[in-house]
Amino acid sequence: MAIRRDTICALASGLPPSAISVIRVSGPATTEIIESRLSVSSLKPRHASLVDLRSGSGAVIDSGLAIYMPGPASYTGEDTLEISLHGGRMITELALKSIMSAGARLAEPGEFTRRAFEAGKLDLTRAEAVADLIDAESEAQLSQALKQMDGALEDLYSGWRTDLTEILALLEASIDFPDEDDAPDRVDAPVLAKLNALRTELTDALADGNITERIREGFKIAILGKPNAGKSTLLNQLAKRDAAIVTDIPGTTRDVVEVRLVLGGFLVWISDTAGLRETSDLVEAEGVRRALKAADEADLRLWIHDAREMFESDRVQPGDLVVSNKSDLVDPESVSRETLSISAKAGTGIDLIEAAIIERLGSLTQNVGAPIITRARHRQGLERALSHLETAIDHLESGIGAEFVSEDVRLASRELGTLTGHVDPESVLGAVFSSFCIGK
Ligand SMILES: Nc1nc2c(ncn2[C@@H]2O[C@H](COP(=O)(O)OP(=O)(O)O)[C@@H](O)[C@H]2O)c(=O)[nH]1
Ligand SMILES: [Mg+2]
Repeated sequence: MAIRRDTICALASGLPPSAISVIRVSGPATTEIIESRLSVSSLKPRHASLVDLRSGSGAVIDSGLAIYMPGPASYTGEDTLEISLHGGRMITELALKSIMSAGARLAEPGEFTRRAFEAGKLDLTRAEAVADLIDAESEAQLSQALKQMDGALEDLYSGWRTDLTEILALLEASIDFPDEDDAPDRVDAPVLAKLNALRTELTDALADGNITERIREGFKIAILGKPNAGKSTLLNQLAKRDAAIVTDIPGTTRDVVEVRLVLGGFLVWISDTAGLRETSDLVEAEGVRRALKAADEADLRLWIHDAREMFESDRVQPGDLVVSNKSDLVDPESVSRETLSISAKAGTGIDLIEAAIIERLGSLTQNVGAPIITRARHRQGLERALSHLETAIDHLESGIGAEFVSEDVRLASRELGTLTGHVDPESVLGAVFSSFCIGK
């Protein structure tokens, strides 16, 4: 891998003004920067020292705590410096300017972690976990990111790759030492058994119902029902703000309005939709089309109806919640105990809905153990690997020759290697690291 000769710096803490600004420096010029910009000529490795940071002309910008971590025992594997200053806008700006004029440039998003990856400190799935740890808004996201950081995905993907390498070894042996009569039989059966076992594992992994991806990206919940049932009022209650327009004119909501919430430790996207009815209004008809699309894509649907009317819909799926609204307008005795009865307008029963949603998400995720697939990138890579495996099995069964089977196995292994970044990293690095924040 190319050796980098430049030195990067960035603000690693939140935007100033804040209590403290942490500035990070990594690269070969780190020791020069310490000598030329700090009030000490050198720093004891991995010790906090109180120092002044100076500008190029020698003026003191601020004093703060500096920690020097020489490579390779640092996050990036390079010489690094972290300095904590007072978190003022001017201090932070002048500090970065001073460090840049001493030989560093501003880091790109995720560049520190990218260097860590390039130094072999972490594989790509762990690097992604770093971004997920920072972005986590719910407990479920955080716990998943921690498992991924701990190597859950890397171990799994690398384990599958090791299996493929063993299969390749068997195949290569049969190519290198062909024994006219019995070699194919001798090798085919164990290879086929291993390929089939791996196919089952990958197929099972891909049939996870996208749950771990949903934990990371948020579960989709759609509020559906006839016009005027109170869908927008319910969304506003759940969001605790006026996210959607509420009027007594049927057909007010036309586009899908989404709000992001954390419920019971899960990140969820709740969408309010246009009321479902036949309409000749072109805009409303498009709204209804979008509502049905949201219904199809959702992990959970909330069907809202006016308690004074009967509810019926042939679109309800198992596990959906049926909510009877406007309970303030009906005799409490007449409400069935089976349905969730609320008054969105008065705000009664909202806690019941939240509890029902949380229970449903809990049951969707109850069998989730270690994460297997947390991003579309993983799913696509595993799908491609599986398709090469299937071709390998076909080729083996049709007796086409070990060379062809080997090539399919090699392609499958390559896909798994791309997921961890052990193969062909350049093609995926840009996409993975560009979503990071600067300073990480
Ligand atoms: N009495 C009563 N009126 C409600 C309730 N929820 C909503 N409404 C009213 O019903 C009308 C339609 O509400 P809205 O949320 O826009 O319904 P949507 O078309 O399903 O989005 C508005 O006038 C609301 O104030 C409720 O629980 N009780
Ligand atoms: Mg509405």
